[in-house]
Amino acid sequence: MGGKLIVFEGVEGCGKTSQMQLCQAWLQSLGVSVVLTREPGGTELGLDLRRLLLEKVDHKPIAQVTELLLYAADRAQHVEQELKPYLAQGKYILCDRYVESTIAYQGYGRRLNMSLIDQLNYIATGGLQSNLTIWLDVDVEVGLARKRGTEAALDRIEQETIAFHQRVQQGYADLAAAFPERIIRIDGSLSKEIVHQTIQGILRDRLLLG
Ligand code: Z5A
Repeated sequence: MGGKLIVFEGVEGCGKTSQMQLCQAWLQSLGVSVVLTREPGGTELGLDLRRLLLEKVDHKPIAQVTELLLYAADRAQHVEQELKPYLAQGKYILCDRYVESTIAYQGYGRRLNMSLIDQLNYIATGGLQSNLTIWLDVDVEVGLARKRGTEAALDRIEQETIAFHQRVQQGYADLAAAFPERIIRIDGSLSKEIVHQTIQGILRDRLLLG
């Protein structure tokens, strides 16, 4: 069986982590070899970049283009060190965020130049696309409220305005409309169990799993 890259996307608190864990357990029960990873921070170098990018308080401002380049650097390392080798080994990779996050956050959220973002995404990935991207669609306010229920301090991006997060959400909606075969919207406001069952159905249909 060939490897597959399955990406989970969405606004803060949409339930990616919860669903990736449920999916991992389900795939393993089918005998599928599965690994979990994330961006930023899927490699040792990436962990350092993640700290720089998301540190919670008293962090010196990061210029928007610098932020974009740091996400691209994290991704380039992740693709070379983790994603390509795992795919070559035939593993199913469940990845928390990938190129769509840069389009949604830096493109729609920060309003950086989209063709520059596309070029950087291409340089960082060498054109490696997900086999499937699951977009967990929840209202921005619902996602942020979930996060506020779990953490004392919000990180740099969580502290952005609601308008910023709404633009990010619009980015995901536009991506799902533009690439309906690869990017699948799921209603992330439903219970964890229902969302998980929906994802199971999609993976069965699209990736021909048992
Ligand atoms: N970023 C970027 O700007 N550009 C890029 O290119 C990339 C990233 C790659 C990484 O954060 C940050 O980097 C992110 C975008 C930016 N912005 N921020 N901040 P992250 O992905 O590591 O963290 P996050 O986006 O904030 O997600 P998270 O904390 O990992 O949350 P989640 O995984 O989506 O949700 P969760 O942990 O599964 O659930 C959150 C809470 O909700 C928890 O209490 C759950 O029990 C609860 N939950 C989950 N599902 C449900 C349902 N269905 N019902 C009710 N409650 C639920």
